[in-house]
Amino acid sequence: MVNDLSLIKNKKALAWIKEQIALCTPDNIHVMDGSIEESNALNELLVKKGTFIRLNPEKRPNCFYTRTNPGDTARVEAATFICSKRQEDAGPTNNWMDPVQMKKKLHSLMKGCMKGRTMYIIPFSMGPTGGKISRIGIEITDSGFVAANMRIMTRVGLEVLKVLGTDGEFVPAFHSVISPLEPGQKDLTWPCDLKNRYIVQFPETREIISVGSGYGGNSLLGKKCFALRIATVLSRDEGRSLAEHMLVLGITSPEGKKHYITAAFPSACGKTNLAMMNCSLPGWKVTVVGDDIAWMKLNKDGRLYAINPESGFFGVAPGTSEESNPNALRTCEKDAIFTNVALTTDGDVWWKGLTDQPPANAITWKGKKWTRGVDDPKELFHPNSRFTADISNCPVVDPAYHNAPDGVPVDAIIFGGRRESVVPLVFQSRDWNHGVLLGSSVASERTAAAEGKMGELRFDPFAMLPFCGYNMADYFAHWLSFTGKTDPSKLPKIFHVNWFRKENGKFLWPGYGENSRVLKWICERCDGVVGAVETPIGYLPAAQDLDLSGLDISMETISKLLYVDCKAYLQEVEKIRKYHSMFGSKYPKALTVELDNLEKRLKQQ
Ligand code: GTP
Ligand code: SPV
Ligand code: MN
Repeated sequence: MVNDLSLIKNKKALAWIKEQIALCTPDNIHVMDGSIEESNALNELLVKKGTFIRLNPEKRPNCFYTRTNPGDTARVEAATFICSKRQEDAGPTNNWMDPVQMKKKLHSLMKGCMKGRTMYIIPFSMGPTGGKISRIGIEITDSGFVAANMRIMTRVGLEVLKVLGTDGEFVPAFHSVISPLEPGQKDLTWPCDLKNRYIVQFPETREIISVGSGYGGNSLLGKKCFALRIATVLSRDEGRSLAEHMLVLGITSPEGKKHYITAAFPSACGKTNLAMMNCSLPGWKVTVVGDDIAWMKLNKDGRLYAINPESGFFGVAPGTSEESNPNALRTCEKDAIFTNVALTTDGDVWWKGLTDQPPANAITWKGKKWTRGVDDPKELFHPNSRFTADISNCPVVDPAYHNAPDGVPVDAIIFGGRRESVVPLVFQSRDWNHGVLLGSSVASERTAAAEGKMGELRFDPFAMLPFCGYNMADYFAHWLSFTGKTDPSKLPKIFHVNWFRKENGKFLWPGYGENSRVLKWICERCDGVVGAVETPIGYLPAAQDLDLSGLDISMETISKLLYVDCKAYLQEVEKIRKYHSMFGSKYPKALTVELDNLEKRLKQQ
């Protein structure tokens, strides 16, 4: 155990940490060094406290199981705030409160909040430690669960402190479960304060304060809070960068030609699955750089390069199966943490998809005994149950994840959402600005990744609705500005996909590994070697442009998947206009032009 504050040489960091100690009055302080010994001791401690259950080491070595409080299972968008000085700078899509008011409120909750607990001080790097695009944060937390997860999801430890030096910049990220312990008081296995959950970003001072919740997206502050909400602001200010809710994958053709693709889909809409899929097309191979977040930057050569700032996957468990995503299953065979899945009687985990049938007996995510044939299988796991796994354990990790600290050159950017109707399987934008319109009008059916009603269609521009740290209209403008910053022909080509079109309640497209057929078309479009049909919404493949060899699908289904319903799209344009009208005078003129042109093309049909 390293409890020594003298490890912190950075003056600002030391001052900030001392302030938090004085305010929160923890019983112990632990500066994380990132070592294996530290990790083992922390996991052991969490087992002792009942937060972790060690899984059967013969089945899953060094793996742990945890159950959250049943009310703390997902991101809480209603309690997420962007506290810029002016409300206008947070924009109409974010909750806002005056930063001084908010800090007052938070400080009253934070006073004495770590009594009886250990304060973990976690120096972490987003991106390779010391890398040019990488950035450093320090998370303070009173949750051992958070400390254990952060160690997988980010690069943690002494190396980070070395890079930070005495005067380096870092993002201060404070987290507490707000559950102080009186002497002798028994701790809960999942402490939290459901009535006082606030996930707060201060974009001007680049600070994060998150209290009350222990759930991943609310508490692993390197992820959505830093790598998206704060990093969007940093990227805008830097001018040539983007911080996006995107996977990054490499795809290699049978001839050995490699492309890099990023893709933005809303939460629980298929990023992890696409990022590490096994291609059904013979000879094609996908390798993963990242599955959730991409930091991108224009390089001197005029091209956009992407890194994955994270070092682990915080993936959706249900639906992850040998058929859909064997590589994710291999990744969490060891050193993983499972949250809110079912626990089997032989000390392993279960969720829908893992095997055809649930086990005969199990314990549900709420800790209840469960019997097959008697109890409802839906009770076994939470729909937003997740695994935390080390990217280095993934069998298809792209070499660039380890070897390219400055990123990989991006050939194509894909947007997508969960749309049971209207939106075809795939289409290409006419140019960059039209692509920005596609991003700005992503809409998707709501999933269990955030608290709220599931299935409802909502706009989720760029899959960033819950993650943009400033006015979304200014964010659109920032995207549009890239054509003025480089030769536009060097920018990635932009596409839109939809794996989720349905008929009679059934998916029309088989998805998963079969999505390689769509990726192949995208690669060939980038190389200019395959055909497309010009339609009012963009370029679509004709049926013969898609490689459907060996796929058991009727031409009728394919034509449904590739059908552009101009009437329905005209209604879509109306909905987009209405949604975008909330941005008022900040709405970029270029997007109005794009929408007008789209409408004109649709009406000419
Ligand atoms: P976050 O981690 O929340 O950002 O989600 P994500 O975008 O990484 O989503 P993920 O890949 O974990 O997929 C979420 C759900 O969508 C899982 O239940 C998958 O089984 C399902 N899914 C993924 N790809 C496909 C697909 O191609 N077709 C269909 N029908 N379902 C898919
Ligand atoms: C998402 O909800 O988009 C996730 C999971 O990737 S969380 O880290 O909880 O945000
Ligand atoms: Mn995500």
